Amino acid sequence: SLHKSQEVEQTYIMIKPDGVQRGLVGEIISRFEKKGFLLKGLKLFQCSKDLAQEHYKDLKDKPFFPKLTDYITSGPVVCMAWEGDGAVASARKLIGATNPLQAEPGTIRGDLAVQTGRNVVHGSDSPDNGKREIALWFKEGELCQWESVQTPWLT
Ligand code: 3AN
Repeated sequence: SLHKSQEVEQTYIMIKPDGVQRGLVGEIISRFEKKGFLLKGLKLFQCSKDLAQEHYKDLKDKPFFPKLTDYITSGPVVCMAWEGDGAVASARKLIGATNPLQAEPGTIRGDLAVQTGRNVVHGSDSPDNGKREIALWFKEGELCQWESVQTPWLT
């Protein structure tokens, strides 16, 4: 039911333009899929500067903010909503440290990236931000309510 699904934690994961340009979309999606989270939303999307600025509003006073919003708007991104208990923190572990040179091998950034300003993927940093970001990047009809038949084996 709607009530139940609202209580399950969701995280907003986004493959950034470098990940799309480098042909890493399948590789990155696969890691979340194999982990066992449930995909509730997925689209390829070219975002506006306004949306990028809103998404990263907590960083608006950082010196790299203009470069960051230029980067995010430089080409299509892949927007995803993934659901599961503990999905936010676990996705951050799968993604790895912000600086890919410090990210552990086995993480997405540790395996696939070298630059902080080109770190291939975004993941929400809290359940509240997960909700906020999913609402920001997806329209209501773009999210699917469904349950995987695998779920009983994973939870
Ligand atoms: P994370 O993406 O690991 O949550 P945040 O939220 O601190 O890291 O930063 C958001 C994004 O801003 C990063 N993914 C990265 O693209 C960019 N960024 C963060 N720190 C820097 C930096 N020192 N120089 C350039 N870009 C940065």
